[in-house]
Amino acid sequence: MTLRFLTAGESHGKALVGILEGAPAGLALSAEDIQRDLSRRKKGHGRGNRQKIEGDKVEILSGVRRGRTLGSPIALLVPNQDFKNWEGIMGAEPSDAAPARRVDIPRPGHADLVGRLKYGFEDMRDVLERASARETAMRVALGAVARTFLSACGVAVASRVTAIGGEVDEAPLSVPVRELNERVDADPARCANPEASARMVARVDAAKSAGDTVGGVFEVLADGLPPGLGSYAQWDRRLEAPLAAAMMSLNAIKGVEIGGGFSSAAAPGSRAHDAYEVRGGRVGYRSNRSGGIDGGMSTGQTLVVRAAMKPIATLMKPLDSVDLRSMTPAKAHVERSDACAVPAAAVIGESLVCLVLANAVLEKFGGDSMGEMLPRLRAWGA
Ligand code: EPS
Repeated sequence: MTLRFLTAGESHGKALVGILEGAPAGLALSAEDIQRDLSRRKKGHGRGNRQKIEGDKVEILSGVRRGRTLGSPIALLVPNQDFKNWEGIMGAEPSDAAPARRVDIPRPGHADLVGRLKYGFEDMRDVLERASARETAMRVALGAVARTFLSACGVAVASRVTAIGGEVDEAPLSVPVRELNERVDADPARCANPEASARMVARVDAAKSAGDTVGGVFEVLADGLPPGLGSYAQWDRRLEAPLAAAMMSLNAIKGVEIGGGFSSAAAPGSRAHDAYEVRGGRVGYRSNRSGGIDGGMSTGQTLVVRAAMKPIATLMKPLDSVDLRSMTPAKAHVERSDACAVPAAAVIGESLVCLVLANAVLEKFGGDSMGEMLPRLRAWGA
């Protein structure tokens, strides 16, 4: 892999940290480029109070000098504002005192129970602090660097929510990908259709009043991709593979599809593929059922990736569980959380797609600097 990254940090720990390795030298990059996406992740109807507490202010620690990348690892820091209220519980210093806010009753559907078993913990806070989706703030920050790189390559990545809690936006997308984020970022559900958005918002409100949570589906699109990213030559080079892996690595994601996805399983072949035609001396596609990927390679059409998010496992009206100290029935642990995070997940999905696509562009066009890579990319597109 050309572009690699790691994140560190607990939800109520001191900070989130990320390192991105393999970004070429000479890319214009500022903290503002990263801040924009971090702010987009905080929005969406159904988010809890934490988003008001956290400024999600990013600091670039290394790899950038005077607004240009150096080709060296880019290290990012996002401090957790809430840490000041958690220092005694989450600080790294040794302590003999029993920790406050110990978690003994696992939430069904969360990492609590299996994580405790796997790592041999007693207090399940040791699990939930890292299993929390707070970590995705750093993935969005790293993804913003990848997005900046892709923009310089003429690639735009955007997203929209197509379903929340069973309320579906059936309308086909009528906004160009390059204008989509501007349109949906202002919408509380990040939905492109105001009528469907109103239904989604009402669904979130109903779930919240009932102490419940809702999941949904979002779609990430990428426009301007050169054809030929990825390869059919080896299983892990097929472009669908890293895309699906990245989406499935996002907290609460239980399904991924590309293009026609699951619905293409029911369609006959005559309606599942994209017929060719000659257009201006070139071969054109009559449709985009493939979602922009054929044979593990980008076709040059719009990439369409969808992901299904299950409802968040922390319920204010908790499910039945077991108190692991007494092994008696108990209601699951309740922790401050969101009633719905699908709009935020869409932004995170964009960031993950950006990281995968930036890697694929770098693998195909290579080079240590933008000056070395961009002419190759342009020559390919000509
Ligand atoms: C957060 C995601 C959710 C929030 C979290 C902030 O994480 P989790 O996966 O643990 O439910 O609940 O906020 C808190 C932990 C809190 O104290 O409010 C995020 O995306 O920033």
